[in-house]
Amino acid sequence: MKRGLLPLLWVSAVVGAADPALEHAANDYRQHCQSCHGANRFGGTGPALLPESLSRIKPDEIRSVIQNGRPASQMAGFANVFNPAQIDALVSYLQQPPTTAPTWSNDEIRGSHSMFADINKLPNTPQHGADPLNLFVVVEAGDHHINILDGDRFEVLARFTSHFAVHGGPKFSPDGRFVYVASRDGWVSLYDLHNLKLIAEVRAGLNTRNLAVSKDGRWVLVGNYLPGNLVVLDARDLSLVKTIPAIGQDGTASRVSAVYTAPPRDSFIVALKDVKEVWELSSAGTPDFEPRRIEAEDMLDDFSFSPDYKQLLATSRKAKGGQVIDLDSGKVVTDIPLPGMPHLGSGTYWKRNGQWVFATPNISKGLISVIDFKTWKLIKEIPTLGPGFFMRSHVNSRYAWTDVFFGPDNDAIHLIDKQTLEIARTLRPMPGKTAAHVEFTRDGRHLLLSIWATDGALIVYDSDTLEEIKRIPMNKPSGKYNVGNKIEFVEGTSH
Ligand code: DHE
Repeated sequence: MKRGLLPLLWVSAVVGAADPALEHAANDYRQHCQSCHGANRFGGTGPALLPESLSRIKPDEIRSVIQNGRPASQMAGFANVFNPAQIDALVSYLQQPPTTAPTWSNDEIRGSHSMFADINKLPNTPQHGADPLNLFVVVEAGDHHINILDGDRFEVLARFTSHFAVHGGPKFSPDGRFVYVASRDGWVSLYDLHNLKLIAEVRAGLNTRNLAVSKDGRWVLVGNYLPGNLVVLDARDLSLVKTIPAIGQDGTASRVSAVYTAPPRDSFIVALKDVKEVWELSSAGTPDFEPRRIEAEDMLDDFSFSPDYKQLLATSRKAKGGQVIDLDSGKVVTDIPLPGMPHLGSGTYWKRNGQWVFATPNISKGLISVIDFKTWKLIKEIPTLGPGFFMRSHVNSRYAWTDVFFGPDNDAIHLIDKQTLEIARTLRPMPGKTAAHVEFTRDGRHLLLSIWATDGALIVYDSDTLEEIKRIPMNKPSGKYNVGNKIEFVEGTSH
């Protein structure tokens, strides 16, 4: 195996470990932190504290958590234990890779596996009065909880603790009974929506990107940054089936950017972050999960599909920001102009003048890119009040809703008219607080929007009149996912 990115980082860490301040910090860590965060910083009752786990948190925030603790968690403040210099040294220490390169073996995966209930002994019909296909799974990121919400009455039916930092869309079994949730720390949870019960958990990796469920609902595929691999789990109980190292054809070790299921192809599609390859793994029949390798022209960060799943649209750092790959021929079709590194799986598509268009906000530029799925030409760039993360719609909605996640106007939500491609309305549901991520009810008559703040809320709107129907207080609600929309892979939502 060629030396990949992680071993390189590790070599630099070993050099850094000679620094006396870092050595003191390592002692402080052993004495005060490791009982919760693990001897090797892989996590325990507290989250993992590896550079990969902390990369999204600013040093000042890490400093503040060490000093003051984290509300609504077991993390106490250490201002009375460490002086400011010790805290600074700890912050630097936590951002260094550990002296021994982190590994997570098949035995460790198996050792982390827990079963909480036997699905064969539970009723296989919904044990609540709500429509099982109009439930929402709502991630409450502020205090690491998941809510199960009745999408007709807009009431929370159940609420349970998640692992640290759930990220990406939970995925469902084809009948909508089970939901699979992945956290950035590598934990995968299996929850029964008929019985409102946690069934099983396993730690599939140390730092996970996302997961996908096969078309037939038999397999869960987890894509990891750390270690760079794919993990196949049995969807019935999350037991380990196989791990597949993400190694390119030339032997280069890679991280996994994202995994998705492509139902019409009965396969999983995987993008690799450090080698120019896309993999297709068949899930039909009795799969061997051997990848079919497709050469890309660049490393891919994330991707989305055309409505027929024949092509994938990927964000790449080169070219014009995006690349289209035909999955049958395995050839790059064209580059597409996506200038601002979109969070691509969060774009959406709809029909305009009889043609499919794809639209996505851009993380680093305040504009929506609208692209024709047939010609791959840019139809329009719609300027917005700032860069955004998510865009959502529904076949029964006139509008595509998109957020302004970054900048002074992060409390604004634009409603784009899907035919004129103009901003039809701009709402400010809770002035001064970030408004983001929308998901429609199954019939598209209502939608749920997050106020992404500690004292935030889930706001329910009538999607036609735009009247506010209900406001449910929540702590940083992030993504929300409607069971029916997801299992039917409908237009307008993420897949
Ligand atoms: Fe996400 C989905 C990648 C930062 C919230 N994000 C995804 C997916 C990928 C991805 C590949 C699709 C997974 C899926 O649904 O199966 N996200 C990335 C990044 O590369 C990026 C830019 C940097 C990173 O550190 O990972 C990133 N994402 C964020 C955030 O900062 C957000 C806003 C807060 C958070 O929770 O980390 C965020 N990402 C989300 C959400 C989804 C998501 C809520 C699911 C959207 C959906 O509707 O399906």
